[in-house]
Amino acid sequence: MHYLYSHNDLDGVSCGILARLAFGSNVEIQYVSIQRLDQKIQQHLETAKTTDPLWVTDLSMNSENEERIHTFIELGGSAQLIDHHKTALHLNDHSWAHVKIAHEEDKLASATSLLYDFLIKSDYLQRSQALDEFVELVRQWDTWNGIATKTSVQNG
Ligand SMILES: [Mn+2]
Repeated sequence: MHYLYSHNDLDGVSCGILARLAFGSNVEIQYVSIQRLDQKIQQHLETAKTTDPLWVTDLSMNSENEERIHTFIELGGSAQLIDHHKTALHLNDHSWAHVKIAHEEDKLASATSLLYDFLIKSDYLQRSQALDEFVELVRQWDTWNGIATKTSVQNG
């Protein structure tokens, strides 16, 4: 079983929709606020099985949970964090983190657009025109129409 913890806003919920399409009933999804995430991840990792991949989208995490994920992976588990917030960029030091503020061509990224690309590249999901459009609309909403301003990067 895959476990996904995602932000409880439109961008985060859309990550859940993509995960549901990719993994079907083989994923448990929880939408959480920024304030609750660290507690949720900690609780999850206390009892997590290494055969159950962990996904975190549209949210960052504290250093204790970075450490816990590190240990989980050392024990044979797998984890993937996908985020687009500037405040999470330092997590790119880890092989399990994929944090990107923008796609190419000055196009700001959302967690949904990053996850979409990631799932397609990993052969978990097939690209379709309907999904292209859905993901692009979420990206525009979450990044204030993709206009690169300081505010949109911080709030997205
Ligand atoms: Mn977002």
